Amino acid sequence: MSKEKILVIAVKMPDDNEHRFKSSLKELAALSDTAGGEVKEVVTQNRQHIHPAFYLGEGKINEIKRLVDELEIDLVISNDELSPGQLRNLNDRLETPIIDRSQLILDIFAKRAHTKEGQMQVELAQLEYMLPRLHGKGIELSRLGGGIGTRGPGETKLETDQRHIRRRIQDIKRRLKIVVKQRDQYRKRRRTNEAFQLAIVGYTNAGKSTLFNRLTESKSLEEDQLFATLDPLTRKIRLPSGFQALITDTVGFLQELPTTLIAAFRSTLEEVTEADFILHVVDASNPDNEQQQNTVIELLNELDAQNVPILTVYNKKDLLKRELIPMHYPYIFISAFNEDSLQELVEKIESLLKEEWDNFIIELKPSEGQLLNRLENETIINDKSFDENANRYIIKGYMQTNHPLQHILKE
Ligand SMILES: Nc1nc2c(ncn2[C@@H]2O[C@H](COP(=O)(O)OP(=O)(O)OP(=O)(O)O)[C@@H](O)[C@H]2O)c(=O)[nH]1
Ligand SMILES: [Mg+2]
Repeated sequence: MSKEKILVIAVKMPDDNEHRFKSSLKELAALSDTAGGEVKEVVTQNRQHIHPAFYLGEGKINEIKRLVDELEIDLVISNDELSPGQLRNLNDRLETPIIDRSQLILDIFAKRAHTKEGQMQVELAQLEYMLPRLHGKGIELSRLGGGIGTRGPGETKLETDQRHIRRRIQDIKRRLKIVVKQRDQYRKRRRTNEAFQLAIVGYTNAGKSTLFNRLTESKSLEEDQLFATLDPLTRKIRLPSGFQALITDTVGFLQELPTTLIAAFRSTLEEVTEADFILHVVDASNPDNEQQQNTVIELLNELDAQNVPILTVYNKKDLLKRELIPMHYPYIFISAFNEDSLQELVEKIESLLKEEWDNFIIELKPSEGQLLNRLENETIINDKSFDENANRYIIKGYMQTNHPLQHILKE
């Protein structure tokens, strides 16, 4: 399939810092690529204000129109979210399909969603985005032919009739409620099983899935593309002491995620707040890593996850050309490709848990094998010996403060 030829338009305002502006354009190009397009040209304009009717100045529109014809552009994408009016006016003037950054991201999510729940969440976000933009000539005219921005989840074409959209939104909301309830029950069950939960979060393309796969020997989609992972995936992991936990790979974060998307994915994202420990994976080799770290932290705060302990994992250290000063503590530098790095990481996680947890010594009779087994799986054991005279196992280790086995220590 040939790539859609894309022209990007972007307004730089006086208080946009030059570096951030450039990196947002770079990100838009990467997003375009992920969606199956190719950016042929970028037109930028410095302005005091966004033009209320046209986004950029009217003079600029003529220049863009010329370029669109000359380069045979299939699709124009604006770097910022456009109002319904701006979208309509630009479409009229350019006579070319136009979408904004939000639609582009929604389109990628639509392509990437695989579970029923993910698909419903994305479609809901898309429909909520479209609804106010459908008066008179709207998106449906802009993108009659299909392509980036018109796709719903699972390659279906998005509904464009207002009445149908309203009905569809109600329908999805109802079905999502049921799914969320089921997941809540599953979550509660996991809670009562007291499985310790680690969550991997981070900016898109940081290397979360790579790390997840190496740590669990599983196959979460890892790709040099944005939003390779949409649906959270959970596996068992065993730390060096034998301690067993669950670890979850999650959807990557991004600057300026469309608000309808955050709302729709809220229940998925909120799983992070239920975690006992967060691994915040950062692509240390990315020049924008500082901004990316801030974006992730802001989103975590928005989700009310600030009380969960976080280890910042500076990944891709093999690509690091100059020294990077960590923004957060505790932290570790690793390369997810490197075995030794992974070993250091799991050891670091254990040592941080030990700092937080209560240490214990307990004597067990040889007949208490089942209890010993539980301790081995659910706590971090430092030392285990057998006292022949007393005919007792002596176990030394660390246990989570609210662990159900705490009571046996007090006896
Ligand atoms: N050089 C190098 N590349 C890495 C390392 N870890 C991951 N990568 C590469 O970085 C790219 C992104 O990795 P993923 O694991 O898919 O990233 P992700 O954070 O899961 O991305 P999303 O799911 O899109 O949010 C892939 O091409 C990986 O091979 C590393 O330590 N060193
Ligand atoms: Mg991933």
